[in-house]
Amino acid sequence: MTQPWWKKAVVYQIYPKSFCDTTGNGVGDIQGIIQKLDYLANLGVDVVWITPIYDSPQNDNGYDIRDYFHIYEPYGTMGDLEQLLAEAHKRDIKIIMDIVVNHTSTEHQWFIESRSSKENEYRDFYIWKDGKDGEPPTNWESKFGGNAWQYDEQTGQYYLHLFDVTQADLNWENNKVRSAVYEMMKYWLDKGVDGFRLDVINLISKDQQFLNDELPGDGRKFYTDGPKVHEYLHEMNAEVFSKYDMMTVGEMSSTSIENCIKYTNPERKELDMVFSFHHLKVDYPNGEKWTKADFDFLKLKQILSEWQVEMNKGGGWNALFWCNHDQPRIVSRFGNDKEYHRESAKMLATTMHMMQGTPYIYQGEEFGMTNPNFDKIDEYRDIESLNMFQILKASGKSEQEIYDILKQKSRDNSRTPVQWDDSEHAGFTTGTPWIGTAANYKEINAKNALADDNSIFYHYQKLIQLRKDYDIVTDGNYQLILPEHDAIFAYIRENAAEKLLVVNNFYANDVEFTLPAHVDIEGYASEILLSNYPDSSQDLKEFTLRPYESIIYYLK
Ligand code: TEU
Repeated sequence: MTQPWWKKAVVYQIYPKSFCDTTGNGVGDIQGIIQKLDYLANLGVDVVWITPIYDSPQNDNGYDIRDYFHIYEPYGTMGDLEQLLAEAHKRDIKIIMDIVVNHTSTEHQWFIESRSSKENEYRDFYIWKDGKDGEPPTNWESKFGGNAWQYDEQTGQYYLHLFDVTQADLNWENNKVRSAVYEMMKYWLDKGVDGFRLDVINLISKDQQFLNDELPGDGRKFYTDGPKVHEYLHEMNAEVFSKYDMMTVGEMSSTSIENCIKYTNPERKELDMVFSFHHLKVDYPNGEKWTKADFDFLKLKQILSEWQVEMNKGGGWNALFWCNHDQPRIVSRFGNDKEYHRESAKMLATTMHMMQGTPYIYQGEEFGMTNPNFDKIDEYRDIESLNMFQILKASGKSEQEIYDILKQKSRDNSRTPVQWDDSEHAGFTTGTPWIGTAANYKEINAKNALADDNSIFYHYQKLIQLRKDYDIVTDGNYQLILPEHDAIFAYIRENAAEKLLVVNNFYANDVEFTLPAHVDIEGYASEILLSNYPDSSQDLKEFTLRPYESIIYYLK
C-alpha cells in the first residue's frame, strides 16, 4: 500500500485574526493569507490549517460558531476563501479548515430555537437538564472556570457548556445533530478544502448518567474519550471522510495513548492523526496550569518518548507540535528567548521535527516569536485569561503574582500579531491591532529572518526538506537514549539500513555527551545533516555540547 500523503507533510497553522491585515481594520483577513502564500511556499510547508473563519460573535475568537456556512465578515467573503483555495492549490499547498462541533455559539440558530421552548424541534440539539435542589445538574467545571451548566430562565433548565457560557455543547446522542454536522462537513469538502482539524473532538460523547464527580470541580472522566466517541468517529469517517482524499487531525483534550491508537490506527477508520497535550503540561505542577513554574525536563523527554514508541507500536500517528494558539511561545517556554534566542529556537525545532509524525508549525514560530510579557490586564484579550484573572484575584493572589502567571501561561502569548517587519505594528496592520504587538518586533521579524542565511527561518526550511529527502524521518523507529540525563535530549531513529542520531542540549551550559555503548554504530559512516553551530563535532561518540547545541547525525 502506498503511504498516505500526509505522513510526509508539514502543516503550518494560521490564526487569521493575528496573521496579516490588508484592510487596516486591525484584524487579519483572508486576503492577508493569500498575500503570504509565496512566503509559505518558500518555507516549504505542504498544508495550511486555518483556525475558524466562520461567522461568529468572537467570544472565543471563532471557536464559538454562529453560522457554519458564512465567513466572519471582517475576514472577507466566500469569494475570498475560494480564491485562497485556488491560489494555495496553484502552489501545491493544501488547506484544512477547523471544525468545531463539540459546541456552537449560543447565537447559532439551532440554539436560539432550542432555548425557545422544551417542545421546539431543536430542543434536543443541545444538552438540557433540570437542576438538583436549586443547584446545577452536576458539579462539572467549565474549562474556562466556573460550573459547566448555565441556568436558562425561559424554560427553567440548565444547558451544558464545557467551555464558555456562550459555547453550548451539542447533543451527539441526537442523530439529527450528527447528520447536520456531516452535511456541513461535505459542504466544505465539496468546495475544495483538503481536510479538517477537529476541535476537542474527544469530548463529544458524554456519559448519559450525568453524575457528580467526586473530584470537586472536575468532571472530565464523564466526557473525555467518552462512551460512544469511537462509534461516532467511525460513523463520521464512513459518512464523510472515506468519500474524499483528505486529512483529518483530531484535537484531543486530556486523552490517553490507548485511545489515540484507536483514533488513528487506519484499520479502525476514524481519524488520521491526533494532537495530544501531555508534553505541554510539564510546567503544570500537580496538573495546575495557573501557577508560575519551571518545566520538568525529564518528564518532557519521558512523555514525548512514550508517545513516539507506543503510537508506533499500536499503528497510530502523532501530530507533532510545540506551539499553537492556546500555548505560550516555545522559545520563551522551553528555550531561552534572551541570550540564546536563535540557538534555542533551532534546537527546539530540531528536537520536534526529527520525531515520527506530522509536524505543525504555528505562525511566527518559524522565526522565533516570543511571549509578549503583557503586564496590564487591559492588554489581555483571551476570555480564559480574563476569567482566570478574576478567579485568581478572588483566591487572594496579588495582581503582581497574577501577571507573573499570565505572562507565562496566557493563551494570548501566542496570539499577538505576526511580526512581518520592523515598521509600526510589525507590518501586521496599518490600523490599530486588535491585540498589542510584542515589543521585540524590530529585531525579531520575518523580514530580518529572510535576509539572514543563518536565521531560524532557514533552519525550519531545512528541517522540512530533510523530511522530504530522508524516509527514515517518517518511518524510522524511535529510541530515547540517556533518559536520565538532566540536560541532553538525545534519540535514535532507525530502519533496516540507516540511523539518525539527534542530540540536543536543552540548557545554557556546556555539557559532555557520550554515546551509550549499546548504540551500535559499527560499520556505519556518519555525516552531520544539520546543526545550529557552524562547527559541530564530527565525532559522535564523545564531545562537548555548547549552549543549546543541536545536531542531527546521519549514519549509513
Ligand atoms: O481548545 C481546547 C482545549 O481544551 C485547550 O487547549 C484549552 O484552550 C485549554 O484547555 C484551556 O486551558 C480548543 C481550541 O483550540 C481553543 O482555542 C478553544 O477555546 C476551545 O477548543 C473551545 O473551542
